[in-house]
Amino acid sequence: CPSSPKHPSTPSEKCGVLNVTKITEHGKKVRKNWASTWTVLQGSSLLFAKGQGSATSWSYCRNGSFPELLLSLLSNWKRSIKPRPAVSYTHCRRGRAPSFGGNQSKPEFTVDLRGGSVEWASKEKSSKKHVIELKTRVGTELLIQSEIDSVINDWFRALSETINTHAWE
Ligand code: I3S
Repeated sequence: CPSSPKHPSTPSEKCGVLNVTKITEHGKKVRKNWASTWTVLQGSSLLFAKGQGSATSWSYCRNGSFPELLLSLLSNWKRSIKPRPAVSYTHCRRGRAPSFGGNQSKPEFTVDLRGGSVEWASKEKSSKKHVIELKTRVGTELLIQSEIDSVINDWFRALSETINTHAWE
């Protein structure tokens, strides 16, 4: 993962492309709008990339292998989650992954994980498989999904650990 612009020497703990939608904002239900989203876990914050501009072209840079990249693209396409312009995998491999900040790619929104909770979403929340339900202290609820088991399991672990680590802050 790229470094944080605020703390250039501190690499992000985790980053990648996930399918994300808000379902509740400040306690109020909002309409789902699934989008393939560049997601970065940094300290106790979870950052989501803006879906436009140069950040977009980085959306398919991922930590996984090339077959995983193709699988992700294909499954998103099949599910009508609008694919965004992809850059070549080799480009991503050179380590020029996006960082939030500057005019390159600002996070669209940020979630404070402190005091939040994470669980696997029930069938009532989504018909998709591998869906994480993330609730924040301020009443925002997000669904986070990946078609790839290992990817979503790693995120579940990382988010749970982060929430537990920062539980008393
Ligand atoms: O929980 P819902 O409302 O059944 O979620 C689905 C809808 O948001 C749907 O959009 P429209 O209501 O605009 O047709 C989405 O396309 C679906 O992806 C949502 O369901 P899933 O189960 O995929 O989260």
